[in-house]
Amino acid sequence: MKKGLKATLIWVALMSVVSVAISARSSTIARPRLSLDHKGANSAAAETTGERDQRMKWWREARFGMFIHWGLYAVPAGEYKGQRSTRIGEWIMEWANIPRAEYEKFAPQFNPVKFDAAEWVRIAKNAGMKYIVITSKHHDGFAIYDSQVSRYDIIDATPYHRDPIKALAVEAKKQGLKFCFYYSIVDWHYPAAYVDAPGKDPTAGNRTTKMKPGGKEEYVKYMKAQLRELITTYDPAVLWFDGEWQDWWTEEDGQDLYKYVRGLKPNIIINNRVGKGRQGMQGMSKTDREYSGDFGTPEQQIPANGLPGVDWESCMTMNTTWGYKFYDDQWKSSQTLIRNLIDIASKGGNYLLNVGPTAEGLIPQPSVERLGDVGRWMKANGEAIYATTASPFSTQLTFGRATSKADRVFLEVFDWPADGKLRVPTWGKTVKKAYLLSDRKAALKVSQDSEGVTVQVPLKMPDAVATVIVLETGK
Ligand code: FHN
Repeated sequence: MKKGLKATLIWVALMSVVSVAISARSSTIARPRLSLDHKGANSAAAETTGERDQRMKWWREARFGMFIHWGLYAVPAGEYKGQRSTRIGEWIMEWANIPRAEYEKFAPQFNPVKFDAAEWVRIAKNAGMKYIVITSKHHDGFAIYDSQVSRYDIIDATPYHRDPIKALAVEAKKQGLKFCFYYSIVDWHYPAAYVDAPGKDPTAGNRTTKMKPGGKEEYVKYMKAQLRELITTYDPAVLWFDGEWQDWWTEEDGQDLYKYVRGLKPNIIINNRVGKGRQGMQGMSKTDREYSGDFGTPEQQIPANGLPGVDWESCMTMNTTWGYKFYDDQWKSSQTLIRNLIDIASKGGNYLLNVGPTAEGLIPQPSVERLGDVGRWMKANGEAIYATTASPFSTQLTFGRATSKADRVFLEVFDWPADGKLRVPTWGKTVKKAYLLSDRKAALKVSQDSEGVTVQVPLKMPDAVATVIVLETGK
């Protein structure tokens, strides 16, 4: 190829990379730092059921994870110019109609000097959680990790100048928890994105955004560059996408992004919010066609019934917000959280329970206390949750829930029989032995007929939140 032409082509390629990088951050501090190529897409070959089961195994057995919504929104903590938000804290840029340039002023105020990665992971581990999903970038577009693609990140835009995500990933590995990322597809900070809604500043936050001509293509490159650095730098086990409800985002985009991410890390797990399959807060994927994503994502709700063969994970707040709001004290009780976990496991799902740390880097004390309570129950009863499958009973048990393993069923009793006789409907198996999980040596008297099983239990309920009885059936 003639020398002149080669030089020209290299020049053109370089200019297109620089132009993308600059345009991506024109609204804030501009400095080109990384090329936005997206090789590695579409290399995720078709997967056999066996390979999928292998990839999903740890996740299915884990059952319980910590969701962490942490970002600049923890600075206003729900209040803006003296007005307290009635919405979830991480949507303050939308609720208060805060223009991009104005919202950026929270960055110099974000300095989490009290952040302690070991403590955060210890709190999750002690609660019985097996994985952590943290917001690498939420709708406001701020990268809480060291991004080479954007300077709207914790290293360049805040006085903290350190990478808490690196510390958290290292600590999670050290303490044996899987480390995972949440990543928002909608980005209120991306220059090509704008809001076209009455009374809204075009650069403020909003449920729906539009893209300037050519903006979407550039944004997809920008996203892929961020996802590449997230995956290659921090090795996440799950990518938890969100914000996919934008009109400019399609299922085809989701399929492409799914393959791109699996191409970068073949055994990664990706939720169904990468594409357009999700049916609102109910969270399961529609069935009118094949939709991208490995698991359904009910939000703030628990499906009425189990969904055999479907992987799903219910995400939930401990109060009424994901991101920290200093005045939100509507905390769920520890009993509610423990029974939610049991209910979800009895229907074959995972529970992703959220904490919203402060801008200083502390997990709110009410969350820590409740996670401590959940942890105490899980220490005694985790066997009835981890690596179990859904209840074998065709109808909901009146006295509680059930989870199962190949050779036994765990009854999680919420309502204790006053007469000491727990009546369990038949489910086709013969009970060989029954005992309290907390007192395996003391066999409980069992009688069985075609109607079901009657287990003689102590008159006093050992654990008022939920007492687990094991019914051994043999394989
Ligand atoms: O808008 C987000 C919200 O801020 C939060 O991240 C939740 C968590 O699942 N998801 C979206 C609302 O569906």
